Amino acid sequence: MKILQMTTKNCRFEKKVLEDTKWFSCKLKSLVSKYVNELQPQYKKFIFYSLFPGGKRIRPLLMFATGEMLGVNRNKLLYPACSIELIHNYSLIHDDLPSMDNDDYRRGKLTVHKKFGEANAILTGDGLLSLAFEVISDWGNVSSKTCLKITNLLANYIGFNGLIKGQLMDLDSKIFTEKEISKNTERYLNELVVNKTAKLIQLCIVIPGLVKMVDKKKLHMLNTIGINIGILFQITDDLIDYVSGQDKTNLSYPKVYGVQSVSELIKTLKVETINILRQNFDDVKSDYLHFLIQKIADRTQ
Ligand code: GRG
Repeated sequence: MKILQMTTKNCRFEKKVLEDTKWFSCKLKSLVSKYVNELQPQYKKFIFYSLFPGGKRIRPLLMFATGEMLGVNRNKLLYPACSIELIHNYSLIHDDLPSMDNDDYRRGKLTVHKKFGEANAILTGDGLLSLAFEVISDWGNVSSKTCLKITNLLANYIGFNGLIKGQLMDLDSKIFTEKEISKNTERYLNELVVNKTAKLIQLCIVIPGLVKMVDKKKLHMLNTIGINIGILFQITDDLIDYVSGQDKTNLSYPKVYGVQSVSELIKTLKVETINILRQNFDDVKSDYLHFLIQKIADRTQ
């Protein structure tokens, strides 16, 4: 009986993921179209190529699921969700460049620089980053104080205190060799991942809390849940790449800890995160976020 209930619930949430993803992509498209209305069609092509059909949209989904848990409607979260998705896509365009990861394909199609040239890719990434801040500063249905606080946090988490720091550490990680893994390597990897991947995901969990003005304790819990999900996301991503023979990085969780330990680490972090969620938030309202955490931890592709 319990298994049947769980399967029904999971089916309902799988449908919700598809529906939320479609809703978000549609809203993102009309919002971006409005902002770039005056741009020549040949340049608009770069933007729409990089953003659509898009990837998993996991960051907006996490933000909406947290909103649902706290009683903040997804419509109210649309502007920050779009802003974060624009930033995520800018970072991928730049990460694929020859001077960074030098990748030819992303999401099953040519990377932006392979399709349109390097200069156009750099400028498209830069443009998405600026657009992200234009969008978030136009966020109408929260107070200016909340909007400013979140904008400030966002700038902090994607700059030298977050994404850029993580990427610089990633580029520098050539100094580590597989033979010389030490505590120092583990610390370095953790700092790299927290900054490169986890902080932006953490923000998706924290933003609905700031909008709802939850108390200090709840905000602390949201921060912990968010950073854990971010780390979990990167560990599973590393494991998938490693197992499929596509791990091109100098440092990754399987390289540092080994596949067996990484699988255990995923289980432990998943259980710990779900426990924090269950102990601090309403069981029924947090079901969707619970489902997404499980989906992130259990994914194999
Ligand atoms: C170049 C400023 C700059 C930053 C690069 C995001 C990033 C930092 C690098 C991308 C490569 C990478 C492995 C990042 C870790 C985060 C990650 C797993 C990104 C991929 O995110 P998904 O899986 O992508 O959410 P989709 O395609 O689903 O949107």
